[in-house]
Amino acid sequence: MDAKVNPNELIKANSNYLRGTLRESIADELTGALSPADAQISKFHGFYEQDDRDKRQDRRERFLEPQYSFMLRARLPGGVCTPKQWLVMDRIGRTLANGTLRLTTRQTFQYHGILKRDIKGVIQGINQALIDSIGGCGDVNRNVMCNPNPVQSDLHGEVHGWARRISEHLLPRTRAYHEIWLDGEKVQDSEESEPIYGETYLPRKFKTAVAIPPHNDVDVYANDLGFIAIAEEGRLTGFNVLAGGGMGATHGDPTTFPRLADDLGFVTPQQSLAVAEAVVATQRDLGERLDRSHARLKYTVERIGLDALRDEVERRSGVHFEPPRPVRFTDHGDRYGWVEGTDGRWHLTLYVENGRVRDGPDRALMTGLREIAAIHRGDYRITPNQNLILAGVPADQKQRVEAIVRERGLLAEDRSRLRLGSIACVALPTCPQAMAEAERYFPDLADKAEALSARHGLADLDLVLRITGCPNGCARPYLAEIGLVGKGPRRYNLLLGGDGTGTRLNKLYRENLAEEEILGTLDSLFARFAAERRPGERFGDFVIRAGIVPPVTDAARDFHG
Ligand code: SRM
Ligand code: SF4
Repeated sequence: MDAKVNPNELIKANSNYLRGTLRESIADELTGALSPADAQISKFHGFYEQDDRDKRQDRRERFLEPQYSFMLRARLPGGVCTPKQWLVMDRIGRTLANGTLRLTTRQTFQYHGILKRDIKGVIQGINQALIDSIGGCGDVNRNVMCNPNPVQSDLHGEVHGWARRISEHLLPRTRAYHEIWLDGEKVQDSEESEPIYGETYLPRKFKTAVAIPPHNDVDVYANDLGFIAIAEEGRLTGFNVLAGGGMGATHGDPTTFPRLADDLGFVTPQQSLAVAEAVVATQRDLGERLDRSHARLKYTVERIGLDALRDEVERRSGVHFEPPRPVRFTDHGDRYGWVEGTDGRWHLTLYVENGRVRDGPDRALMTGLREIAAIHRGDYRITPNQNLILAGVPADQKQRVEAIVRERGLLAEDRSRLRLGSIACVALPTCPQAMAEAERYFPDLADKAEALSARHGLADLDLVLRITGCPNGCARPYLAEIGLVGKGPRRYNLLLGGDGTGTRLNKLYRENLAEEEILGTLDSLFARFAAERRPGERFGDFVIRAGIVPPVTDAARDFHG
């Protein structure tokens, strides 16, 4: 192997197809942690080593090792699971994790607070429900997102089928997961290979999403690889394929930036797997392997150019792209409440604040969802905005489901549109990268922002507000009308100018603001918006028209200001 590669490359290469010494690390009772190399390899199996950051200082002072535990992320293409699976996920969350389930911005479940000795039990438990965590994290294709689109039931079914196929097609082939966690048979060395990934897998994580216009809930332009479903008379005819999107950036480093994916062209559904594989293989071979902060596909596209990427993908897949079909997105948020699908079944979208499923003082969310799972005959769909759809409720069951959600306080009716359009990443205390709070701070911030908007007569303001604890962008803040990105303890950068559909990046407006400064700035911006806005104009469009921020036209050049 080339000596000029990142140490992570050597860990992957020496891992014997992702086995490492995970077995030994897990069995080591002297520490709650894994060996440093296994802590990298574990990500490919879907779990991360973390420690409780609230307790770091105290434990350091008492000469104790950090309070280690693990976060595990399931693979759940398109966020769809059955009530039976929900019940299993719920039970494991209550018994082997921190008592909650976390619905993520990529439509899956995360557990936090799993102890080392329980990891195997968790993986075996979810496996009984036919759920795995392969590639939940790591330098491979991650959970494939798919618009949950409850209304066009048939089209959703068809497109979701392709999302599942793409996910299966891009799975690593190593048997390490089955061998270590599910006590599968040991594979002879000579029998193993990774036809798509090779033994060093990808240079970096890789993300794929499938959107069904007019809704862009999945934020398809934020993905390494995107598929936009093109339908005629309700039937899928193909996909516009996109490549090179991503959110992550580093404060103060203009060589890193969020980027919207570009159009490669149109393909038929049958061609989509070959094209997905060719994009992955191109990134495998041409992606940066020394500097991980420039190793995502978006930087490969910047370096080699979109035309070269398209040529390479056509050559490898044997598929010739047709010109992309026209598409129009109208939103990237969720639509709450009941809707009837084309098949006569009903779908209810519930608001789950920050995706955290737990029982609170006024809403018994976890209990209510468990009660529903016991009777529900449709499925559950996790949305890319961390919410939940009870999908496919037969008409004769609607009243019963409604009674439970009312009794448990789960309807979104009493929430402001500002709150319903917002998302926050996990951040503290589990995320090692967090520079500021997000999930724990959001409810308080939302209360204050709601009060401000009401003061300016904007109580029903339809707004996309997203907050993250650092610039990695896990809640896709760079696509929000108002983005808050953690800069340091209780300090955030304020970005403005997303378009409410996830097709425009926002722009840095003010740096390193404390809460009073954030609220003061929003106060004057809301005042101007209330006075000057045009009929139907969105806040994100207004700030650009009014010259408050210029539009970002070229992420690489414009983003950092
Ligand atoms: Fe993320 C790393 C949480 C979606 C960009 N993300 C992390 C880690 C694992 C922190 C770490 O490196 O150890 C966070 C774990 C926190 C915790 O305690 O749970 C974390 N990311 C999340 C989740 C749970 C946020 C949420 O509130 O829902 C989301 C899980 C998604 C999933 O189910 O797979 C999550 N992360 C995203 C997204 C949004 C998306 O994919 O649509 C992004 C931006 C899109 C992108 O990837 O460009 C995102 N996460 C990152 C990055 C920056 C990557 C980059 O290219 O720079 C990191 C850091 C890294 O990879 O080094 C990161
Ligand atoms: Fe952690 Fe940063 Fe992602 Fe938030 S955006 S979960 S703080 S890595």
